[in-house]
Amino acid sequence: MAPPPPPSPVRGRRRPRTVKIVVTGPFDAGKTTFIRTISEITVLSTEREVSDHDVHGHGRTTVAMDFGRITVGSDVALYLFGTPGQDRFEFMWDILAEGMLGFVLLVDASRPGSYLEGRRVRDHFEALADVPSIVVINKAAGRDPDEAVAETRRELEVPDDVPVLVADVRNRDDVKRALITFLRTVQARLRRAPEDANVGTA
Ligand SMILES: Nc1nc2c(ncn2[C@@H]2O[C@H](COP(=O)(O)OP(=O)(O)OP(=O)(O)O)[C@@H](O)[C@H]2O)c(=O)[nH]1
Ligand SMILES: [Mg+2]
Repeated sequence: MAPPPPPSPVRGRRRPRTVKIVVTGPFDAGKTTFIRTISEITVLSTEREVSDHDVHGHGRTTVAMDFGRITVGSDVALYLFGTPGQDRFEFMWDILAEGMLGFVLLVDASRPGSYLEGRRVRDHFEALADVPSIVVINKAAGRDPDEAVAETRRELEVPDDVPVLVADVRNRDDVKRALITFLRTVQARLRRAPEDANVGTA
Protein backbone atom coordinates (compact mmCIF):
# COMPACT_ATOMS: atom_id res chain seq x y z
CA MET A 1 0.00 0.00 0.00
CA ALA A 2 1.27 3.48 -0.85
CA PRO A 3 2.47 5.53 2.15
CA PRO A 4 0.24 8.44 3.16
CA PRO A 5 1.08 11.74 1.46
CA PRO A 6 3.22 14.17 3.44
CA PRO A 7 1.25 16.85 5.24
CA SER A 8 0.41 19.79 3.03
CA PRO A 9 2.71 22.71 3.83
CA VAL A 10 -0.31 25.00 3.82
CA ARG A 11 -2.51 22.84 6.03
CA GLY A 12 0.45 22.00 8.29
CA ARG A 13 1.49 25.62 8.81
CA ARG A 14 0.80 26.89 12.31
CA ARG A 15 -0.93 30.21 12.61
CA PRO A 16 1.31 32.72 14.36
CA ARG A 17 0.48 33.56 17.93
CA THR A 18 -0.96 37.06 18.06
CA VAL A 19 -0.23 39.59 20.74
CA LYS A 20 -1.65 43.04 21.17
CA ILE A 21 0.56 46.05 21.81
CA VAL A 22 -0.87 49.51 22.44
CA VAL A 23 1.02 52.51 21.06
CA THR A 24 0.00 55.47 23.13
CA GLY A 25 1.16 58.91 24.21
CA PRO A 26 0.21 62.56 24.05
CA PHE A 27 -1.35 64.42 21.16
CA ASP A 28 0.88 64.62 18.05
CA ALA A 29 3.72 62.51 19.56
CA GLY A 30 3.92 60.30 16.44
CA LYS A 31 1.75 57.28 17.33
CA THR A 32 0.15 56.90 13.90
CA THR A 33 3.52 57.41 12.20
CA PHE A 34 5.12 54.72 14.42
CA ILE A 35 2.56 52.14 13.29
CA ARG A 36 2.62 53.22 9.61
CA THR A 37 6.41 52.98 9.53
CA ILE A 38 6.53 49.36 10.62
CA SER A 39 3.24 47.75 9.60
CA GLU A 40 3.33 45.07 6.89
CA ILE A 41 -0.33 45.70 6.11
CA THR A 42 -1.99 48.96 5.14
CA VAL A 43 -2.70 50.68 8.41
CA LEU A 44 -6.32 51.15 9.28
CA SER A 45 -6.53 54.67 10.67
CA THR A 46 -9.41 56.85 11.73
CA GLU A 47 -8.11 60.35 11.22
CA ARG A 48 -9.93 63.65 10.89
CA GLU A 49 -8.80 67.14 9.99
CA VAL A 50 -7.93 69.19 13.05
CA SER A 51 -9.79 72.45 13.33
CA ASP A 52 -7.16 74.14 15.51
CA HIS A 53 -3.82 74.08 13.72
CA ASP A 54 -2.23 76.27 16.40
CA VAL A 55 -2.17 73.44 18.90
CA HIS A 56 -1.50 70.71 16.38
CA GLY A 57 1.20 70.84 13.77
CA HIS A 58 0.02 68.39 11.14
CA GLY A 59 -3.66 68.98 10.52
CA ARG A 60 -4.87 65.41 11.04
CA THR A 61 -5.56 63.61 14.28
CA THR A 62 -6.59 60.09 15.24
CA VAL A 63 -10.16 60.00 16.52
CA ALA A 64 -10.63 56.33 17.39
CA MET A 65 -7.62 54.14 16.68
CA ASP A 66 -4.90 52.98 14.31
CA PHE A 67 -4.35 49.33 13.57
CA GLY A 68 -1.29 47.69 12.00
CA ARG A 69 0.48 44.34 12.11
CA ILE A 70 4.06 43.12 12.03
CA THR A 71 5.07 39.45 12.05
CA VAL A 72 8.15 38.46 14.04
CA GLY A 73 9.71 35.30 12.61
CA SER A 74 7.00 32.72 11.79
CA ASP A 75 5.71 32.46 15.34
CA VAL A 76 4.38 35.76 16.55
CA ALA A 77 2.30 38.51 14.97
CA LEU A 78 2.26 41.83 16.79
CA TYR A 79 -1.03 43.65 16.47
CA LEU A 80 -0.35 47.32 17.01
CA PHE A 81 -3.16 49.54 18.24
CA GLY A 82 -2.59 53.30 18.26
CA THR A 83 -4.64 55.48 20.57
CA PRO A 84 -6.20 58.86 19.81
CA GLY A 85 -4.26 61.80 21.24
CA GLN A 86 -6.97 64.31 22.03
CA ASP A 87 -8.64 64.33 25.48
CA ARG A 88 -12.15 64.13 24.07
CA PHE A 89 -11.43 60.68 22.60
CA GLU A 90 -9.92 59.36 25.82
CA PHE A 91 -12.78 56.89 26.32
CA MET A 92 -11.05 54.78 23.62
CA TRP A 93 -8.00 54.18 25.83
CA ASP A 94 -9.69 51.58 28.05
CA ILE A 95 -11.26 49.82 25.06
CA LEU A 96 -7.93 49.58 23.24
CA ALA A 97 -6.09 48.43 26.37
CA GLU A 98 -8.29 45.36 26.75
CA GLY A 99 -6.09 42.23 26.57
CA MET A 100 -2.86 44.11 25.78
CA LEU A 101 0.49 42.40 26.25
CA GLY A 102 1.94 45.81 27.09
CA PHE A 103 2.29 49.33 25.77
CA VAL A 104 4.71 51.67 24.06
CA LEU A 105 4.50 55.24 25.34
CA LEU A 106 5.65 57.91 22.89
CA VAL A 107 6.62 61.40 24.00
CA ASP A 108 7.46 64.40 21.85
CA ALA A 109 10.80 65.91 22.91
CA SER A 110 10.14 69.07 20.92
CA ARG A 111 7.12 70.06 23.02
CA PRO A 112 7.63 70.57 26.80
CA GLY A 113 3.93 69.94 27.57
CA SER A 114 4.35 66.43 26.18
CA TYR A 115 6.00 65.29 29.43
CA LEU A 116 3.09 66.22 31.66
CA GLU A 117 0.61 64.65 29.26
CA GLY A 118 2.88 61.63 28.83
CA ARG A 119 2.92 61.11 32.54
CA ARG A 120 -0.85 61.23 32.72
CA VAL A 121 -1.15 58.69 29.88
CA ARG A 122 1.42 56.42 31.54
CA ASP A 123 -0.36 56.57 34.91
CA HIS A 124 -3.65 55.74 33.22
CA PHE A 125 -2.33 52.66 31.37
CA GLU A 126 -0.31 51.51 34.41
CA ALA A 127 -3.50 51.60 36.47
CA LEU A 128 -5.38 49.55 33.87
CA ALA A 129 -2.98 46.60 33.84
CA ASP A 130 0.30 45.49 35.35
CA VAL A 131 2.02 44.94 32.00
CA PRO A 132 5.47 45.66 30.53
CA SER A 133 6.03 48.99 28.82
CA ILE A 134 8.74 51.13 27.25
CA VAL A 135 9.06 54.86 26.64
CA VAL A 136 10.10 56.14 23.21
CA ILE A 137 11.26 59.75 22.84
CA ASN A 138 10.33 61.05 19.39
CA LYS A 139 11.19 64.33 17.63
CA ALA A 140 14.49 64.60 19.52
CA ALA A 141 16.61 65.70 16.52
CA GLY A 142 19.50 67.88 17.68
CA ARG A 143 19.17 66.77 21.28
CA ASP A 144 21.85 64.85 23.15
CA PRO A 145 20.21 61.37 23.45
CA ASP A 146 21.56 60.67 26.96
CA GLU A 147 20.33 64.00 28.18
CA ALA A 148 16.90 63.46 26.55
CA VAL A 149 16.63 60.04 28.22
CA ALA A 150 17.65 61.42 31.64
CA GLU A 151 15.16 64.29 31.34
CA THR A 152 12.32 61.97 30.30
CA ARG A 153 13.06 59.53 33.14
CA ARG A 154 13.00 62.39 35.60
CA GLU A 155 9.90 64.18 34.26
CA LEU A 156 7.82 61.01 33.88
CA GLU A 157 9.29 59.29 36.96
CA VAL A 158 9.93 56.19 34.88
CA PRO A 159 10.90 53.14 36.99
CA ASP A 160 14.38 51.66 36.38
CA ASP A 161 13.03 48.46 34.81
CA VAL A 162 11.18 50.41 32.09
CA PRO A 163 13.50 51.14 29.13
CA VAL A 164 13.59 54.66 27.70
CA LEU A 165 15.04 55.21 24.22
CA VAL A 166 15.30 57.90 21.59
CA ALA A 167 13.91 57.14 18.12
CA ASP A 168 12.76 58.83 14.95
CA VAL A 169 9.51 57.00 14.36
CA ARG A 170 9.65 57.79 10.63
CA ASN A 171 12.66 55.48 10.46
CA ARG A 172 11.91 51.75 10.15
CA ASP A 173 15.10 50.62 11.89
CA ASP A 174 14.33 52.87 14.85
CA VAL A 175 10.81 51.48 15.20
CA LYS A 176 12.14 47.92 14.86
CA ARG A 177 14.68 48.62 17.60
CA ALA A 178 11.91 49.97 19.84
CA LEU A 179 9.77 46.86 19.31
CA ILE A 180 12.72 44.54 19.96
CA THR A 181 13.39 46.44 23.20
CA PHE A 182 9.74 46.01 24.10
CA LEU A 183 9.80 42.25 23.40
CA ARG A 184 12.97 41.86 25.49
CA THR A 185 11.21 43.63 28.33
CA VAL A 186 8.32 41.17 28.00
CA GLN A 187 10.79 38.25 28.07
CA ALA A 188 12.50 39.62 31.17
CA ARG A 189 9.12 39.93 32.89
CA LEU A 190 8.18 36.36 31.94
CA ARG A 191 11.46 35.06 33.34
CA ARG A 192 10.62 36.72 36.62
CA ALA A 193 6.95 35.64 36.63
CA PRO A 194 6.39 32.70 34.22
CA GLU A 195 2.77 32.31 35.35
CA ASP A 196 2.05 35.52 33.38
CA ALA A 197 2.90 33.71 30.13
CA ASN A 198 -0.63 33.86 28.71
CA VAL A 199 -1.61 37.25 30.03
CA GLY A 200 -2.33 39.73 27.32
CA THR A 201 -2.37 37.42 24.31
CA ALA A 202 -5.03 38.45 21.82
N1 LIG B 1 10.12 66.14 13.01
C1 LIG B 1 9.50 64.99 13.20
N2 LIG B 1 8.22 64.92 12.88
C2 LIG B 1 7.57 63.76 13.12
C3 LIG B 1 8.23 62.64 13.66
N3 LIG B 1 7.33 61.66 13.81
C4 LIG B 1 6.15 62.14 13.36
N4 LIG B 1 6.29 63.40 12.93
C5 LIG B 1 5.27 64.27 12.38
O1 LIG B 1 4.45 64.68 13.46
C6 LIG B 1 3.11 64.76 13.05
C7 LIG B 1 2.25 63.93 13.97
O2 LIG B 1 2.44 62.58 13.71
P1 LIG B 1 1.30 61.52 14.01
O3 LIG B 1 1.94 60.20 13.79
O4 LIG B 1 0.04 61.82 13.29
O5 LIG B 1 1.06 61.78 15.57
P2 LIG B 1 -0.07 61.14 16.50
O6 LIG B 1 0.57 60.92 17.82
O7 LIG B 1 -0.70 59.98 15.85
O8 LIG B 1 -1.10 62.36 16.58
P3 LIG B 1 -2.62 62.30 17.20
O9 LIG B 1 -3.32 61.14 16.60
O10 LIG B 1 -3.22 63.61 16.78
O11 LIG B 1 -2.46 62.24 18.68
C8 LIG B 1 3.08 64.32 11.59
O12 LIG B 1 3.11 65.48 10.79
C9 LIG B 1 4.37 63.55 11.42
O13 LIG B 1 4.84 63.62 10.10
C10 LIG B 1 9.61 62.75 13.97
O14 LIG B 1 10.28 61.82 14.42
N5 LIG B 1 10.20 63.96 13.72
MG1 LIG C 1 -2.61 59.57 15.45
